[in-house]
Amino acid sequence: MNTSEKLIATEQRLGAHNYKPLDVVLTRGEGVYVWDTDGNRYLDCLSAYSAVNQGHCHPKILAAMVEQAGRLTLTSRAFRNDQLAYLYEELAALTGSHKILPMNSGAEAVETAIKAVRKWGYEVKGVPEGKAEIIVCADNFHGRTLSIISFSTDPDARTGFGPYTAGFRIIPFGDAEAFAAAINGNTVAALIEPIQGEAGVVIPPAGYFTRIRGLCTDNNVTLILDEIQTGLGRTGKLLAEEHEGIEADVTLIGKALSGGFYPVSAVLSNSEVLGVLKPGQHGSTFGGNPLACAVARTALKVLTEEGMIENAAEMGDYFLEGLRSIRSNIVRDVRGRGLMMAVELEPEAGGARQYCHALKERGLLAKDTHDHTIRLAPPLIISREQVDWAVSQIEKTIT
Ligand code: IF1
Repeated sequence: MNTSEKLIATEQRLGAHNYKPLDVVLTRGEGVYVWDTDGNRYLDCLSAYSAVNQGHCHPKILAAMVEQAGRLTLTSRAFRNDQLAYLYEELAALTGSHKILPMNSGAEAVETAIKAVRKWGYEVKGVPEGKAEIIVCADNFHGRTLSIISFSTDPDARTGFGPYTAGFRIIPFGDAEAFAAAINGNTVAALIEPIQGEAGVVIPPAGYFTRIRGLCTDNNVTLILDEIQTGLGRTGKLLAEEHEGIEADVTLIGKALSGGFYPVSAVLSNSEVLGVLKPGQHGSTFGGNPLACAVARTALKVLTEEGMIENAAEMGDYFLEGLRSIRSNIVRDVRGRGLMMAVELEPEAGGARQYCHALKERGLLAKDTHDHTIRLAPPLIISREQVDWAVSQIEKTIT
C-alpha cells in the first residue's frame, strides 16, 4: 500500500463514515492548484465549497495568520482584543452594515440569525411569545445543526434526527406568490439563499428578490440572505444580492471570510435586529478572537485589493461560455453566475460522480451534487488559460 492507500484505510477504520470523498489525498495547495501525496497536481474546481475563494495558502493571509498567532490567539469575549474593532470597521465599510456579530462556522451564523430575529419578533414586532415563524425555501442548505436540519427538505439531512425545532414554514424557492401567501402576523423573517448551492446552483427567476424584498418591507418581515456560499465575490459581486439590486436586512457570511485558513463567520445586520441581543444572551468562546479577526481582515483585503471579484465576473462569463459551447448529448443544462457554476447531466448519463472521478484522473477536482450535477467553483484567481484547460478537460470527459 502506498501512503494515500494507507491513509484512506485508516480513515475508513477510525472515522465516522459521514462523508464519501473522492479518493484523492491532498497534502499541499497553492493558488488554484492542490497536490496529492503521490505528487499529482490538480486544478481545484471546488475551492472547499467556496471557502478558498482567494486561492490556497494565499501568502498575505498566511503572513497575517502567522504574525497574529505568534502574538495573541484567543482572549474569549470576557476581555477585548485589538483586532475585533478593525474587523467591524472594515466589514461595515465594505458592506454598509451597522451591526456585526462574529461566529465561527456558517451554521453558527445561521443559528445566531434565527435567535436574533425571533427575539426581535417578540420584542420589537410584537409577535406573541412562542409563535414566531420563519419562512424558508424547499431544497435549502443552511448547515447541519438540529434547528437547521429541522427545516431541511433533504431526507438524508433530516430523517432520524428528531424531535425537530418548530417555527419554520417551507415554500418553493423562486415562487414569489407562495412567499406572499406564507406571510402572516407571526412571520418574523425569511431565510433564503440568493442562489441555492447544494440544490445544484439554482438561480431564481429575474425579479424574484425584488418582489421578496417588497413583501418583507411591507409586512415588517426581516429578510435574511444566507450568503455563506454566494458571498465574498463568488458570483462576481461582493454579495450576490447586488445582482438583484436589493439589500437584505441580515446577511450571513462565512467560508471565504477567512480565505479557508480558519472557520470565521459573521452576521451582518442593521441595529434593530442585532440590537435585541443583550449581554449573556448569545456568544461563542472562539467567535471574534484576534486570530480569526486578523485572518478575516486580510482575507477581505486581498479579495478587494487584488481584483478577485472582478476576475470572478469576467472568468465566470468566460467559463460558462466555454461550458455552453461543449456539444454533448449527455448535458441537460449549464448554468451559473460568476464562478458558481453547474453542469447538469441527463439522468441516462449514469450519475455525475463517475464524471467527477474521470475529471480527477485528468487533474481537475470537482464535486457532484444531487446525483446528476457537476458543481464547478474554482478559486476566484483563476486565469483565462486555466479556464481554457478546465473546459477542454470537461469537454473530453463528457463527449
Ligand atoms: C459540508 C453543500 C456547499 C452553505 C450555506 C450555510 C452553510 C453552508 C449556503 C453551513 C455550507 C457546505 C457544508 C459542506 C458542504 C457544503 C455545501 F453541498 F452542502 F451545500 F457548499 F454547497 N449556508 N455548505 O452552503 O456552513 O457550518 O459548514 O460552515 O460538508 O456539509 P458550515
